[in-house]
Amino acid sequence: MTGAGISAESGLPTFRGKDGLWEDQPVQEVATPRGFARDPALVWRFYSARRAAADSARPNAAHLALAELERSMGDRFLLATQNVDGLHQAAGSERVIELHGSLWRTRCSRCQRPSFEDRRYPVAPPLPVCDVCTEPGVDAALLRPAIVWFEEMLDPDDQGEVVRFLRRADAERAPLLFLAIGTSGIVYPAAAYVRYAKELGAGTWLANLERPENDWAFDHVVEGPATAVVPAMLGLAGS
Ligand code: BV8
Repeated sequence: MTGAGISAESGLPTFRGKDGLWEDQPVQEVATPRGFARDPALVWRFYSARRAAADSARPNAAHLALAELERSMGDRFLLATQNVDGLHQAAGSERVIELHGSLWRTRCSRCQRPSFEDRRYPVAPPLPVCDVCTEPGVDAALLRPAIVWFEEMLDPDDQGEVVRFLRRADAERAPLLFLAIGTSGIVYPAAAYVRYAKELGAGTWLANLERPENDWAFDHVVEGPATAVVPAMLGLAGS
């Protein structure tokens, strides 16, 4: 389970640290449906700025170490991320579940069309509208980032895949290890998976710059920057 901290050393700001994203952009204005309804141009400026930042960011040693581990473990490894920056995939990870969506995908704010890859940076009106559900003379439906905002449900298929993976290890009596990297453990339901893994007998590890809110859920907390801690931890795991 990864959070914004794994991408910090790729130059992408976290949410709640110093000069975090939520400092100058109150979350309810840019990461909630009501915020989008109130000022869609502001929300598009916020996400377009993050697309631009993520576009010039590169995966770091921690992302690469996870991709390496997946290559050696195959389907015994699963990566659930709260991040939307796409750096895990850029590092070569394939078994990735983007619990909170992706910066690089856009969807309609009204119809159920599937999200689509979108590398544009809309920042000012006219904001992009849906060409599937907008009929001539009918009010156009705005497109929106395919991101899970606060008070929106996570994709049940994504959540089901995480739970099935954890249960499979339990059913196979395989040793289960839950590793969280660079997350403050504040946002649910992502922050709850460690407890479920623990109930299934998993060893629980956290690699984080400093101790987070939910550190009690972890058997082991390794403090330090992800690019130093994660390769060392996974290197040991591989030996
Ligand atoms: C839902 C959008 C049902 C994408 C995000 C009260 C109690 C419990 C739950 C709730 C509650 N009130 C409301 C809720 C539900 C709410 C929630 O959990 N709120 C929290 C704030 C209490 N959850 C939701 O709304 C979810 N949906 O529950 O639906 C519902 C329906 C109606 C009403 C209520 C509920 C939806 C959650 C998804 C929200 N979307 N973002 C985007 O814009 O990116 S969440 C946002 O936070 C990001 O996705 C981010 O990934 C996520 C978690 O943050 P972190 O990744 O952990 O980042 P953070 O900055 O916090 O921490 C970084 C860590 O890294 C730090 O610890 C730092 O020390 C460390 N670090 C820094 N540098 C490094 C490092 N570590 C290592 N190396 C470094 N170099």
